[in-house]
Amino acid sequence: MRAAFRFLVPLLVLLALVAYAASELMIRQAHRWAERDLSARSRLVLASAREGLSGRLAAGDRVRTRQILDEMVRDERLLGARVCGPGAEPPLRTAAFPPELACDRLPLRAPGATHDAVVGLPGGTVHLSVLPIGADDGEVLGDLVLVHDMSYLDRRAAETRKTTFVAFALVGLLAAASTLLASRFSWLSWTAELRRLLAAPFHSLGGAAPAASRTFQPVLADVRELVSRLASEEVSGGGGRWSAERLRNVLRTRLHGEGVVVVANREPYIHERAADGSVRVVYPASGLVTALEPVMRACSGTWVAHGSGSADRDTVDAHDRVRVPPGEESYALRRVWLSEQEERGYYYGFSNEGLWPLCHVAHTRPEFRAADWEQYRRVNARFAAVVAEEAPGPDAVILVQDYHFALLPRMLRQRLPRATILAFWHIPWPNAERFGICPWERELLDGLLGSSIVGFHTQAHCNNFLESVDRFLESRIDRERQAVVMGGRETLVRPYPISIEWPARWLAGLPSAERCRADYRRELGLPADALLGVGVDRLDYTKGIVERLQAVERLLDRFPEFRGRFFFAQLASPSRTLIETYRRLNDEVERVAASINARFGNGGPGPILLMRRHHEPPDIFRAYRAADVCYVSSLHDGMNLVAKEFVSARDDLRGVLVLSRFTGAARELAEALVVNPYDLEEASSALAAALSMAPEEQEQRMRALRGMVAEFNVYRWAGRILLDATRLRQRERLSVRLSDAWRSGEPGRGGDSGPPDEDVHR
Ligand code: ADQ
Repeated sequence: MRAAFRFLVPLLVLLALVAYAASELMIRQAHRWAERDLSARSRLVLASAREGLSGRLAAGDRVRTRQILDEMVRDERLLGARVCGPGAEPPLRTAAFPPELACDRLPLRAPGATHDAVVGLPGGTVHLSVLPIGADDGEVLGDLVLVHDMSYLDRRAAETRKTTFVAFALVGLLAAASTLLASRFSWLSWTAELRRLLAAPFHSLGGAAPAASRTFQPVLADVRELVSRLASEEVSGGGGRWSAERLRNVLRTRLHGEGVVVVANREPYIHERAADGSVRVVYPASGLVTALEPVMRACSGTWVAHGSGSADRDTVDAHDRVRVPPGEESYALRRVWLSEQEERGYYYGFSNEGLWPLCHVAHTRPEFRAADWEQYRRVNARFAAVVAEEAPGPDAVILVQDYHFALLPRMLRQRLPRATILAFWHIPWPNAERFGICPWERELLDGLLGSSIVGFHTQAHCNNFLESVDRFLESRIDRERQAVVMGGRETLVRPYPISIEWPARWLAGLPSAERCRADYRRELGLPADALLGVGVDRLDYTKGIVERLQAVERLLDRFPEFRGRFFFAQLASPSRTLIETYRRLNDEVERVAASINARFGNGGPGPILLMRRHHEPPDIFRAYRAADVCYVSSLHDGMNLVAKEFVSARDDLRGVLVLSRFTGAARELAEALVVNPYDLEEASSALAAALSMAPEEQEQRMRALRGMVAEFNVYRWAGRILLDATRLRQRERLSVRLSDAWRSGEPGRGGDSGPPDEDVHR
């Protein structure tokens, strides 16, 4: 409507201008005609009266001359007549002759010539004709001046203007009304067609989609994509924030209650035998477990993992299964036993000395050994057999986790052609050039492409993966859909930034943040008003622990006011200790911490509190709640869940997160102080800023961070993957139906003739 008005206003202005120009043209033309007409009339009047007039003038008969003039002006248009010249002295004139037109004020002219003019007088416009009166012998006796009234022309001009404007106004109104009606009508028909077309994705499963008009074809794909993206966020069972309940609803309504199978190297619960012979349950220090475990509790199903605990074998049933979590059993843990040789080759060797450094830009050289590769393949195959056993049916949904199982999707596809296989890569994917360092690059890519969807934390990792596929495999890459088509099968490549459960269950039993703050300082032997920083990691070179400690040292160097007041608690869980690089890192962290403590200890324990052991989650959450600042300094990290855990622990809205920009988390947590961990000046400045930040600013930042993590929690992560998977399944099933119909010669059943898109058929 507004657009219609935007069009109408200039149209009306244009019409008014045209009306004005047209009326002026008409008036001018009417004037010209009238002048010509009056000049001719004047000559006619003189011609008919010349004889009498010249005779009387020559005879000096003023009375008769005046009578002739009075007779002339009986014509209604002739306003007056007068004679000027030597024969009529003093001048003769009729009664109504305008006194302004005295003989001596007449326009100049050549003697004996006629002259016409239009003159404006106070009583109105008049037409003036000055005509010489000649005697029979050719002598000029004087001039006859005839004045015609032209005011009727002014009246006519006003009428012409009025009529033209009214006519154009009517035309304008008519045009406006028909434009509005036409735009209204086309709007209604556009929206009707758009509605019809938008409905297509939902009922097109049952029949052919309606044909889109040419006008709509370019936008339709965009609109459909938007609608389906929104639809993917909205699931039956409720919108709003994602929760365990909402995720369960997705499974119930979209996957018809089918449990999922998760395959990961690490198990969520490890049974360890203590020195006194008792068995205790350990929660591993693993981002993957932190994220996936709440999802499994919501979804149920089976988690297949390496049984690595010393009491694991003693706690499983005859099928190597145990129900977990202990005390609130909701899903099955299926353990796979690995020989020492397998573990060394597959886990320590190929996965953690090869792929881990290959995928992280942390300046550790990847080691690739053929013997490790052999074990990697072997263990992947062993897991494939176990997963196939655990799959609830041929259409199972299987979530393959991480770089330990790059070959598994293809192996599973061979065993379960109809399964929905979702591979998630928890660490970065390097660029193609770097990836090419791996001698088995083709096998790894091909293995992953057995999946229905391959997921990464960020779009950049997806792009790197597609670039690697492009470089090393014969395949077609559909950039628009972000999919790889190989051997007639399609794999979607999508970013799914992982997260944590919200609210964190570990908060439930903890005291208030204030209490944690006081208790924690007391337990560490620190003054009650000490400033405390915290770092929580597996002891891994990608986490930048050495750089973190050096940033603390730089802080104390540059800002002496923090000496003796600021302490940094580093909770570090020993990790992959069989690998030489990790052992060296352990030594280096110890050495750097000792050197800083020696410099700034002042005879006391020093500012670095290095706690190198495995911590139970409630302990870690207490540290988060007690800290003034949490510093995550990874040199490269797929996501980093410590940053998100810290945010989730701070329901008091206090504490500052200093976060490496080389983490996936930095893309989401913009209100953290984001730093380059290699730049010790920048990092130490950020630590100083964090320790001096006003409580109001802390609150503002923390509120925004908490909103972000709460909204983008791990249930949303899992929900989005599963919803994408269900849509893919629907598409595949439809594709199979159409394919069957086409092969059995019933093209009409599936819509158009011709085979369905083979690419999506699995
Ligand atoms: P990780 O490298 O394991 O994960 P991260 O995401 O930081 O890293 O998670 C670490 C987890 O271990 C956290 O839940 C933390 O609480 C816990 N943890 C750390 N130190 C501990 C300690 N001393 N004792 C006990 N627990 C400890 C990989 C990728 C990450 C990605 C995750 C999830 O490297 O980039 O975020 O997977 O995809």
